[in-house]
Amino acid sequence: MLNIVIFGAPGSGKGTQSAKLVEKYGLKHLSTGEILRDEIKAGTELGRLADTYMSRGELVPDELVIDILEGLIGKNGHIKGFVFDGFPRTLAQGEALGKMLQKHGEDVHAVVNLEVDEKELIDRLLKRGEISGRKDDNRETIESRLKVYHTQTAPLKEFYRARGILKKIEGVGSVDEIFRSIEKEIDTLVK
Ligand code: B4P
Repeated sequence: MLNIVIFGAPGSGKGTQSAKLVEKYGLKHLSTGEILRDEIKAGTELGRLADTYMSRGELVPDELVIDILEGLIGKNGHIKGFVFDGFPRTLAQGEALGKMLQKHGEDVHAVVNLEVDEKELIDRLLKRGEISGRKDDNRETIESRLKVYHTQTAPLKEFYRARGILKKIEGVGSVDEIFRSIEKEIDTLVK
């Protein structure tokens, strides 16, 4: 299997580049943000709880997200691999992901780290907020999401760098240009 984590700050293009990875390498996309938004839309108990965190730009508690992922990884039989989008977001989630995959004799093979400067991140998310009306794409929540990213999520870079699988990608430019840099890294793994 080929298991890729797509990593970066809010607005770095994780969702956009995940779609391209899924298309090119035939992988299964698991976006915790999308899964949680679907739960909110469906009005489930999990969705109601997740909404209280997401609308403030905070992370949903680790146990909840880890449980969801564990269920989904277990359910997928013969697939080529996963693109994990927006997961892991804390060191505890990073450790849990490693263990979950190891149970199935698998591992994370690459962590694609999309680097985008803060001003560009804020511009992208404000623009999306205007178009899609996504509730957490307003200035106050974006600022809180970025703070959370720096304190809770960014330490995962060192976690994966130490394992030799962190791939730094310049995340500013056209979507296709950025994907070409990602492809270069992934193709060396596939060969
Ligand atoms: P997510 O849905 O993962 O949202 P995000 O990190 O804010 O990034 P998003 O996916 O929206 O943006 P992307 O980088 O694709 O999470 C939302 C919330 O759910 C979190 O804040 C948290 O509360 C909760 N949550 C999710 N996962 C969790 C977890 N594991 N643990 C705990 N809580 C969790 O950026 C895309 C934007 O940039 C788009 O508008 C796109 O059009 C634009 N864009 C992309 N590429 C571009 C380019 N090259 N140039 C210009 N614009 C570009």
